[in-house]
Amino acid sequence: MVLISSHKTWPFLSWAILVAQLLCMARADVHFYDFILKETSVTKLCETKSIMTVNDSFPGPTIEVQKGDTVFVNVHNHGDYGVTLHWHGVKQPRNPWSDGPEFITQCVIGPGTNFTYEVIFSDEEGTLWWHAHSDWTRATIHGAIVISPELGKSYPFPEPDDDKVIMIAAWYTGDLKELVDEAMKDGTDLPHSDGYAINGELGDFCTCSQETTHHWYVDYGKTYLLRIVNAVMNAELFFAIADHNLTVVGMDGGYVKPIVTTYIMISPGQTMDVLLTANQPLGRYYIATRQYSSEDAEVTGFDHSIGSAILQYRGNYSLPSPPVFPNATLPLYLDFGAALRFTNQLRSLASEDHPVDVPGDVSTKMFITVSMGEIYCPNSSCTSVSGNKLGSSLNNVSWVNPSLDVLSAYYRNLSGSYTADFPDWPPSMYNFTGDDLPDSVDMTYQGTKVKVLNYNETVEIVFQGTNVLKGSMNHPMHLHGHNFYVVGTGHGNFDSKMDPRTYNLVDPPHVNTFGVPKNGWLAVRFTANNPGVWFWHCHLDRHMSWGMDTAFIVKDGGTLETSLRPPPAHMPPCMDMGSYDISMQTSSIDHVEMQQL
Ligand SMILES: *[C@@H]1O[C@H](CO)[C@@H](O)[C@H](O)[C@H]1NC(C)=O
Ligand SMILES: *[C@@H]1O[C@H](CO)[C@@H](O)[C@H](O)[C@H]1NC(C)=O
Ligand SMILES: *[C@@H]1O[C@H](CO)[C@@H](O)[C@H](O)[C@H]1NC(C)=O
Ligand SMILES: *[C@@H]1O[C@H](CO)[C@@H](O)[C@H](O)[C@H]1NC(C)=O
Ligand SMILES: *[C@@H]1O[C@H](CO)[C@@H](O)[C@H](O)[C@H]1NC(C)=O
Ligand SMILES: *[C@@H]1O[C@H](CO)[C@@H](O)[C@H](O)[C@H]1NC(C)=O
Ligand SMILES: *[C@@H]1O[C@H](CO)[C@@H](O)[C@H](O)[C@H]1NC(C)=O
Ligand SMILES: *[C@@H]1O[C@H](CO)[C@@H](O)[C@H](O)[C@H]1NC(C)=O
Ligand SMILES: *[C@@H]1O[C@H](CO)[C@@H](O)[C@H](O)[C@H]1NC(C)=O
Ligand SMILES: *[C@@H]1O[C@H](CO)[C@@H](O)[C@H](O)[C@H]1NC(C)=O
Ligand SMILES: [Cu+2]
Repeated sequence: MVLISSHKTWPFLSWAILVAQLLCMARADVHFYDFILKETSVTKLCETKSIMTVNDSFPGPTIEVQKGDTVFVNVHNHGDYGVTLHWHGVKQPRNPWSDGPEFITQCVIGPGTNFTYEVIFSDEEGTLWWHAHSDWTRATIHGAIVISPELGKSYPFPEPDDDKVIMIAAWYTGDLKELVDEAMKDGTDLPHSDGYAINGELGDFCTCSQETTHHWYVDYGKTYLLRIVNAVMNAELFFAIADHNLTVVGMDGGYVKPIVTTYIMISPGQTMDVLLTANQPLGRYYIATRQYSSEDAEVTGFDHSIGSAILQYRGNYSLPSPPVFPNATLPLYLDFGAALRFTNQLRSLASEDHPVDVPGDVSTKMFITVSMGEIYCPNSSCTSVSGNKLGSSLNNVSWVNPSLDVLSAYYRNLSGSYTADFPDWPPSMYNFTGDDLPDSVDMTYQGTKVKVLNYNETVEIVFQGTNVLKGSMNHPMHLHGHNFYVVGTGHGNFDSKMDPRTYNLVDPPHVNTFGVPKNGWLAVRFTANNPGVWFWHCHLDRHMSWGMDTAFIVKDGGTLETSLRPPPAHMPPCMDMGSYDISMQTSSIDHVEMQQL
């Protein structure tokens, strides 16, 4: 994909760039992209349908930058409904205005209108991605972000001969928006996908797909940097390439200690940078992926299809047929052990050039249950089995979207959008991972509760998975605006005396998305040093839609450099603004000072 990137600078940016140049001699570039959101007709699985895309492409265009650059993306909505875009894993220092989640930091970019995101890169290096962040539109609206080391710097591994982006997406037959809206109204299960696409193609094992299988041509002897993105909606994935080792060197826009493996397990939202050396006999080899299901073995309704592409050596040789399949190395759907063996190896690089900064002293501790549940429907009026709606929750609060985004309400000190009382602790203690839980834990409270943090607070969260409704499974939790260190994880109920002794404070992975294991716990730490409003949710969209979400408000730190920036001139408007009260004429934020930027 050819991308347009001009180097016009805006007045205040040229000032910032000058300062940056003087301070560290680094050159931060500014890039401009136009994204046209529009309906595009696509045929897959023998069915032609219309999907919303960016510039008619599925996956969408790749954004290419160097570390520390800034990108302006002008999004023109030529579609029929409103959408927002999110820059997944980009921390956007002081700039949640361009983070994107609907009802958290903005309202939708309506049809016929446009909005320009200012995407500010800081310490990210490697691969990230962008995707829509309203309803389930991200199914077809997403693309990769490639962040090269800054000029004059190199990778912490031998320079690869070439790069290759691998975007894995879920494909749904039918009208996904309609199906989701209907299921949400009725409180029933949400749609399951019908195939996994690698760079837009489902591959040889799906009907009507063999003609268009994605081919990746390689030269014998060369080493490639694969940039793998799990963009699927609701599934963790196993991924392998027949007869070839994978060396994982990066994850979520940072480096990890190299892991030589025959397969990876990647959660939705995660990205992995993987080296592959083309060292096998000339021929064709399947690149293959299938779902890793951490649900109960009795739950069989998931997408069992195999998504595939073909790695093909260049050269003059007769093709053996068919290509080799990674039969021995691609784990099976329910292989919990294989998933764990892989994720347990992940470590930050923690080198002199790429150090870690794990908070030692913790100032805010939270213990959060991550749970499936039910939401009460009066008189069993919902059409699900129980007569209630399916729900999911964090500390028994199932998130409800406000109609005015949390960020605007916070910035303007308006009440009625959210309350600042997200609990640090579950409302009651029970055997979270028990087999026979009382019915009293099934029901979930609905609310729009956020957690407020002071600037620089060092936060530890222990996520505790639960087996409510026998619904225990992995939950890949994703934080906006910060990466977090994964300091510990384990099976069963968290033991606050013993388990902290197992924490890795030396080289824990530093990521934006990581799974709370089925019937287990996950401990993470981060420093709240990015003022703003940051969404925090399970990256399985079914759980996100059911309410497994909340947001952090990180307050200003008292100086300009530690304060939220003012909003851009034209944020997309929200509906029914009339119901929000202006509590005070002025807010906590000193607008006069802020305007000086
Ligand atoms: C998308 O399409 C528009 C209109 O054709 C074009 O101006 C723009 O450069 C394209 N953007 C990308 C990222 O290709
Ligand atoms: C909409 O796009 C035009 C150029 O096409 C640009 O001048 C304007 O600033 C954009 N508006 C927003 C809110 O980004
Ligand atoms: C894969 O890695 C293992 C362990 O380092 C090594 O023994 C094996 O030869 C490698 N295989 C290939 C195909 O490179
Ligand atoms: C490919 O190999 C065949 C058989 O060795 C040979 O006849 C042919 O000329 C070669 N083609 C090219 C383009 O090198
Ligand atoms: C694994 O390989 C064997 C032998 O080639 C083949 O019969 C079998 O169908 C393969 N399994 C898969 C999942 O492709
Ligand atoms: C529930 O049923 C009761 C008794 O039949 C009725 O009075 C009430 O209006 C119903 N509530 C709703 C919300 O339908
Ligand atoms: C909690 O439930 C698990 C699984 O049923 C069981 O093994 C364990 O003994 C229970 N713990 C307590 C304290 O009851
Ligand atoms: C969660 O809240 C609901 C509704 O208030 C309540 O019925 C339920 O008992 C609570 N669950 C727990 C585990 O406290
Ligand atoms: C935040 O923490 C950093 C690192 O400890 C420190 O240098 C800085 O002064 C702190 N800033 C504020 C506003 O507390
Ligand atoms: C926001 O408004 C409330 C209600 O009037 C007031 O109590 C509070 O002090 C205000 N907060 C800030 C930070 O200005
Ligand atoms: Cu989840």
